[in-house]
This record gives sequence, C-alpha cells and structure tokens, in this order.
Amino acid sequence: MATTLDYLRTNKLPHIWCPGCGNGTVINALLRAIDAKGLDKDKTVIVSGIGCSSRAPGYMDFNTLHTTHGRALAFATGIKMANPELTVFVISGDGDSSAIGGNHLIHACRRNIDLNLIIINNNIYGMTSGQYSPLTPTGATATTAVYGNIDRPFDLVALTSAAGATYVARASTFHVPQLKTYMERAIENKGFSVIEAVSTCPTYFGRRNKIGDAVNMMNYIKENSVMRKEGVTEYDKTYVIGEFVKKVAPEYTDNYTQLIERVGGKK
Ligand SMILES: Cc1ncc(C[n+]2csc(CCOP(=O)(O)OP(=O)(O)O)c2C)c(N)n1
Ligand code: SF4
Repeated sequence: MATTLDYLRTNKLPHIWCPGCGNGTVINALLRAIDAKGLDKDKTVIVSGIGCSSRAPGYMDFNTLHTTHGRALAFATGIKMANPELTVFVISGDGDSSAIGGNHLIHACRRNIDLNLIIINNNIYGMTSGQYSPLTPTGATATTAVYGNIDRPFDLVALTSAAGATYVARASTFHVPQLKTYMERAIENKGFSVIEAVSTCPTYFGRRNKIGDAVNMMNYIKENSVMRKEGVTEYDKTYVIGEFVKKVAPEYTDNYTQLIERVGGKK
C-alpha cells in the first residue's frame, strides 16, 4: 500500500489550515479510500469551489481544478460529460455546496451523474471568517448572527436523498473508519454520491460558540452523534452517522452516450 504522502504535492506544503481544522482528516480518509480502490492518479480528478476546504485539491497529486465559489459541480459535470472514463471527486464546504451552490447540488442529484461529492460540513463559512451557512444550527452564533441564528439548517442527507442522489452517507472527523468506508462505497456507486463529513472549525465555529479547542470540538461531535439504525427515523442527537441511500438508477453520462448513439444512428 502507498502512503498518503504518495498522493500529496509535498512541494505545496505547509497547508493553509489552522491547527485542529478537520479538513486534513477528511482528505486523509479520501486518499486512503482512493488507495484502497486502486484508482489511477491520471484518471482521477478532484474539483473544488472556493473556501478553506476547497483549497484541498491544491495539495493533492491528481488532475485537480480549483474553480469558483459554488460552481465546482458545474465544472465537474463538464469534465465527466467530456470523459466518462474519469473518476471525479468534488470537495466542497457547507456554504459552497448548499448556499451559493445549492442549485447545482440538487440538479446534480436529480441527474444522477457519476460524481463523488464530499461536503465538509464545519457549520460555518470558514474562509471568510465565520458567517452562518445553511448548515449552521439554529441558536448557534456566527459573525452574521451575533444574537444566535434564527434559521433552521438543511438536513443534507434528506435534501440530497429527495433530490435523487443514489448514494448518500454521513460520517465525521471523529468517525474516520466510516468516512473512508463510505468514500469507497461512493467510488463503487455508478451515479451521484454524496458524503457529508461533519468537521471542525475551531477558529470560527468553535471559538464563537465557546465549544473550546480542537479536542473539545471532537468531543462535541462525538457527544452529538449517533449511529443510524435500520428502521429508526427519530433520533435525539444532531448528527446521525451512517449510510442512508444505496440504490441503482440510470446514470447521466450513460443516458447521454445512448442518446448520441440513437441520434447518430438516425443520420
Ligand atoms: C461569488 C463569490 N461569492 C462570495 C465569495 C466569498 N467567499 C469565499 S469562501 C466563502 C465561504 C466559504 O465557506 P464554506 O463553503 O462553508 O467553506 P469553508 O471555508 O468553511 O471550508 C465565501 C462566501 C467568493 N469567493 N465568490
Ligand atoms: S478557518 Fe476554520 S475551516 Fe478555515 S482553516 Fe481555520 S479551522 Fe479550518
């Protein structure tokens, strides 16, 4: 087995992330999943938008694309349509994917295009210093919600399941073995896969909400998580960890190839 260093652009290190940031843990799990599945570096593409989490592809030694805020899925869709042979990952923050990129998110789910989306959910806009996002919990404080957030957060699992994603799972930077396993299952799924990785931003979310340092934040995730149980729909914890959707449905680039064959045949 290769080490994760074999998949990093070590000449780009040190990275920009704060001590205790969860981004590195998520990337480590992804690199281990890629290694376990034996993906060819030259046939693997990592795409991101803008944000602290979206800086990840810059450190990863694959074909990488750092695009514009909220638009990573649009770029990734173009790449996959142009060459369906490629394995394409999208790394996105909770703001990047569910606020400015929310429309791209639901339509990628609806199309069931074979992309693997990893949403690093640190509950906040990290890069721009702590504004609330559509995943900030009600009552939490942010630089744009100093008296407490009155919005209700999205449930990403429910949102992407309803929109048509064919593999949907949630893990966290505390649940690292699950994170890696779910990433492997996403790679195996021929269709649109979503993994929510609940993560830590001690610098903005943790400090502003008085959760404490990185270790306290990890305990916060642990204490507020529960493993999903088959047949159970109501939980008394914030983060339900597990696999929620595993289904087979027609995939978009397959449909497109068939369309070309059908129309080409008529000419
Ligand atoms: C079109 C556009 N709007 C706003 C911004 C400013 N901006 C950069 S990153 C970001 C939010 C990042 O938050 P998130 O996606 O949750 O990622 P994180 O930094 O927490 O990893 C915003 C609003 C931008 N770069 N481009
Ligand atoms: S601001 Fe938050 S998300 Fe950004 S690098 Fe620091 S800890 Fe990570």
